[in-house]
Amino acid sequence: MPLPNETCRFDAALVREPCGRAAEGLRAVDRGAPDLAALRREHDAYVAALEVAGVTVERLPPLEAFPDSMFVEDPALVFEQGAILLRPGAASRFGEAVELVPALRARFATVVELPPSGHVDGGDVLTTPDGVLIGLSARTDRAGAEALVVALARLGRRGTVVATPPGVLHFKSDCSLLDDETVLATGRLAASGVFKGRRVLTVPAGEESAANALRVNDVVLAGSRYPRTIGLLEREGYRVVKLAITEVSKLDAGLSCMSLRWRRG
Ligand code: CIR
Repeated sequence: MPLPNETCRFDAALVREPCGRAAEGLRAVDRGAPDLAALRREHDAYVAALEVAGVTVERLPPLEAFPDSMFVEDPALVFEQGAILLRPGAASRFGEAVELVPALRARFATVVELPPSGHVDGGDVLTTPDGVLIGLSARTDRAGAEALVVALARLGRRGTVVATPPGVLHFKSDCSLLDDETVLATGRLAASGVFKGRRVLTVPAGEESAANALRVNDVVLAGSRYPRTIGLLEREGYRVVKLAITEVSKLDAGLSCMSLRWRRG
């Protein structure tokens, strides 16, 4: 019997096409530049998986000035009640937010902007049924996180500032919501106690990057390179859609960051 899932019900999403300079995106560890054609194929397969899951996906045009702009989740947050324009913490990505304004204004009656201090990346923000967790990280500082708490309140949502494990790029690099009761997390993040009171599935050691999965309606999108995590999810009764993320991973990215998803209501 599947557990309830209202939080990850979506019927609309925005993605941004990878630009011609996508292979120049930020990389904390250089595992080689991604192959652009293969990166585009991974992105296309991701969009197709969202559509099969029941989401209408709109593709924004590529932004050549911003190599990382295909990771559209970092410069904004979207909800049924409105959107929040974020302040990405990497200098090369800061300008991605303003590029999103027309697309957000065309789709949301309310677009909240943050005050001009501090930084916060969408990759540090996990929406759960009873609140929004904001992880402090190298990209999200306290001023940005606290400003986001105020902005969330304007949309009727409660934000809580938490910690991201040291050395982890984004809070959601280490976790994802699987349903209204369950998170998938790395052992190091689960050990921090941040998910106390919640059902936690821990990804097997060595597959930490698999924690950034993406629940969309009745399926969980997961990286095909993580067989033990896929096995765990399937044993727990989740319907898993396996996606190639070899090139995306070279850019320190995963599945959640390639779309902004919401329910039009
Ligand atoms: C960056 O370092 O900003 C990009 N290369 C990857 C961002 C991935 N975003 C995410 O995990 N939320």
